[in-house]
Amino acid sequence: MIWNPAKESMSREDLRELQGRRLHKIVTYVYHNVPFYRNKMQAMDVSPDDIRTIDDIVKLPFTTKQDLRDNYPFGLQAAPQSEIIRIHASTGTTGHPTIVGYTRKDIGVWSECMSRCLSSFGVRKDDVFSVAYGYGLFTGGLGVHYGVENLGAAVVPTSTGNTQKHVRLLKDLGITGIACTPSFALHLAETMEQEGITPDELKLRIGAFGAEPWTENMRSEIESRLGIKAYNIYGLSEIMGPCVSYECEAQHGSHINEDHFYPEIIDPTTLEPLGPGKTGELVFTTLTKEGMPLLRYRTRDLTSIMEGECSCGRNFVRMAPICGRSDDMLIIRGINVFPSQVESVILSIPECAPHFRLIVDRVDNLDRLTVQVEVRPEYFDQGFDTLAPITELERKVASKLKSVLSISAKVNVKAPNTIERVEGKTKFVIDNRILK
Ligand code: DLL
Repeated sequence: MIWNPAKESMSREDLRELQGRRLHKIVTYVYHNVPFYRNKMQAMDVSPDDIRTIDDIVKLPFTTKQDLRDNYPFGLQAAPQSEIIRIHASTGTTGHPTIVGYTRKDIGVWSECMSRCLSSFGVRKDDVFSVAYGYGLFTGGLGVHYGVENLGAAVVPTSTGNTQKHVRLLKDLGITGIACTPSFALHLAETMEQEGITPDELKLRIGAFGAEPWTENMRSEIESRLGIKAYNIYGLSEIMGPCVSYECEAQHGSHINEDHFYPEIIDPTTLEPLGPGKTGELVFTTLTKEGMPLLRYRTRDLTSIMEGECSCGRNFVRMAPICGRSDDMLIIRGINVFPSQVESVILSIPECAPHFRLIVDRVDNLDRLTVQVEVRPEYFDQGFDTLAPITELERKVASKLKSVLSISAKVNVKAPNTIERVEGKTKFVIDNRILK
């Protein structure tokens, strides 16, 4: 069902007109409230009056994750602190996380856009819906939660962890819908099989999966093992959280909530716009956000925009599945991890040499991160060739990594000169996960 036909099915012409008006308004708003944007626009000799139609967007500056970092924590916030009612955070490349503040209106827009996604997946008021994304600073848990409540279905805030308890809740509460990462869905299926529970004993029929890349093969496996229909949901904290785009029953690309988030595809090297069907970096401008509006935010996600009619009746353009990143970010158990964060932890520990390697595996459908790091020769010579100090150092590195990355990593401390050096740049990451 289309949640908001007046918007989701509005004509392309009316939509472009609405986008143009909203763009002018948001540019005027940030120009007067965010010195970062005013300075950038003045340097480019662009004023809000130069932005009249949506096509004028190319005159505006880009925003990067580095800009958010440089303006940590609240430098890009446009609304006064008294108007902010929620703050989320996402992983930064090193050191600082990215902070995103939302006004009451922003939370309303988020819930509306989330309800559009859920309604598109077939969620109705009489559904019982489990939210198995993490609750907390991550936008997955609370973002989907508010959308389910706004739609009027019953939300079960299961959050992450304790898979066996989750399986029991699925059965006992007659849960009909679930939102989680696609890899967790497979892990859930495995746990069900181990517990001897078959899909026909459950009422589960809909899954809303995202926060990490997944494939058509994973979709068919999840659908057959859980006995459900599996839909893609995409989003990112800087722009809002889950709800930026969503699949419909046609499952041919994800419709972008274009009345709120304007998409562009650019060549990540030349920054030139690319036309429909061309793969490049996805860029978003928030058209209505009050807390932290962003102009032309470079997501680093690689995809293409699909134009043309969709059989579902929505007129919002669709984006193809994310096929990669234009930076080195990894997504491990749904959490964004940058090798540079690991590096900063390692450099902060005197016993560790700056030679390390990240190894990512998928075991029982759950991601596992191993960090190998060399001990410095001077410490090694002082008795690091015995087990106790190594175990102690591994514990120390693991605990620091956990506090910085928000996920657990297995740490292997190695003797000096044992991690392979590669000519020029060290190969930091070995990703053994095969997304079939
Ligand atoms: O992952 C928001 C979210 C939560 C989306 C729950 C969907 C469901 P961040 O932690 O800021 O926000 O991470 C955003 O995750 O730039 C993509 O690289 C990746 N990502 C999110 N959804 C998908 C998806 C949330 N459906 C980053 N497919 C994004 C592929 C995804 N990658």
